[in-house]
Amino acid sequence: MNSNSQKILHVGEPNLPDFDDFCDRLRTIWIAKRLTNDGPMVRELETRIAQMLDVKNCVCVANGTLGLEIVVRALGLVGEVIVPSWTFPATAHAIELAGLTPVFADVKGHHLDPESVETVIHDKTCAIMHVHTWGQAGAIDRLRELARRNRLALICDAAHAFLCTHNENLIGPLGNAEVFSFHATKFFSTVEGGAITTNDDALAEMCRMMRNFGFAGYDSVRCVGTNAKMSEVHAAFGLTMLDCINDVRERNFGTYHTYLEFLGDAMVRYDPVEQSNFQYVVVEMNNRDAVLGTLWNMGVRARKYFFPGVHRMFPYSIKMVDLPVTDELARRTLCLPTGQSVTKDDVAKICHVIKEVSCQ
Ligand code: T4K
Repeated sequence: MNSNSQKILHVGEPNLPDFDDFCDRLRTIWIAKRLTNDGPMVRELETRIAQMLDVKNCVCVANGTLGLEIVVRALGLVGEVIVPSWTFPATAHAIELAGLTPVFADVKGHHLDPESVETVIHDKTCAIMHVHTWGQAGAIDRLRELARRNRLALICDAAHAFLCTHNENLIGPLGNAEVFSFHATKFFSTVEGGAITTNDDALAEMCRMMRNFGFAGYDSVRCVGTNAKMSEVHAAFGLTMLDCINDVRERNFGTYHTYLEFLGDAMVRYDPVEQSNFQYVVVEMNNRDAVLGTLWNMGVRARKYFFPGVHRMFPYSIKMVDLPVTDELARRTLCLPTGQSVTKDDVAKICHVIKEVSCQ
């Protein structure tokens, strides 16, 4: 990693499946000439995911953001949705795009704090949108209870949480719906894509219609829908990824443990009782910006996810909200590279630099 032959390391470098296996599936698509619109590859992917996550319904979509927006619309929600600011802007944008108002609550650790949520519940509140940040479900049990008690919908942004568990069960049926992102930068990818999972059959049916212009069949439109369909090519990529997903997880697990050996307490730890995909290696440190600058100079594209917090981004920053824990996380948090091209040597060099800069 010197300046002459610099190896660039990314937080979001895609995990890739076997190329020949992918081409075999592409050939099948080519011969069948079925390219999109609820084709056999999408259906196979949905069936496999539903079985893996032990959830009744899986509806694949074009990306996670559209998945969130569709769920908000399909639930028929009106009013305000409580959401963390410590997330990717897509979480709040999906609410805004569906014509509702995101209301930010603070976090505890890296997840929605139920006590902060309670302070912003009032008569216009219709839902809580929780984020399983870094693949961890946080205080989801208390949020479920809070939602039940206040008759609110609970939607889970599970963009990071594919094949992660909560109470040793795979995340998928925790809220009214869970929405996964299968973007190229995620642990499991369909290049662009996502999925809505739910045990609510009626909700799944509505989401299915909404991803396809509201069609209930030829010539029959039952609701206002959009185009959020996953193509057969994307599903083929996903099916091929599923075949090697355990190898990707093992690799991530190894990388996470190498980082842990060097960085210990600075890291956000995965609960050893729960299963994780270990896609995100997250550290908190006071001199984050100095470390970031040094890492970028050596080709390590560490990222300040989710700086500066969505409440400080347009258009949400117009309303001043006080989220001290989120602000502190935004000042201290850094995501480090993981994935197939990050070697033990790379991790050692990255950690050496972090320690060196931290001591200055
Ligand atoms: N909710 C949450 C909590 C999320 O984190 C996200 C997305 C969503 C919802 C929305 O889901 P989708 O609608 O995307 O399905 C990246 C991803 O684009 C985004 O999907 C992800 N979260 C977020 C955490 O990270 P950017 O804007 O930082 O991506 P970008 O283009 O800077 O890529 C990250 C790094 O990965 C770069 O350093 C280069 C590398 N990379 C990226 C791509 C796309 C590659 O090496 N190859 C590639 O093909 O948001």
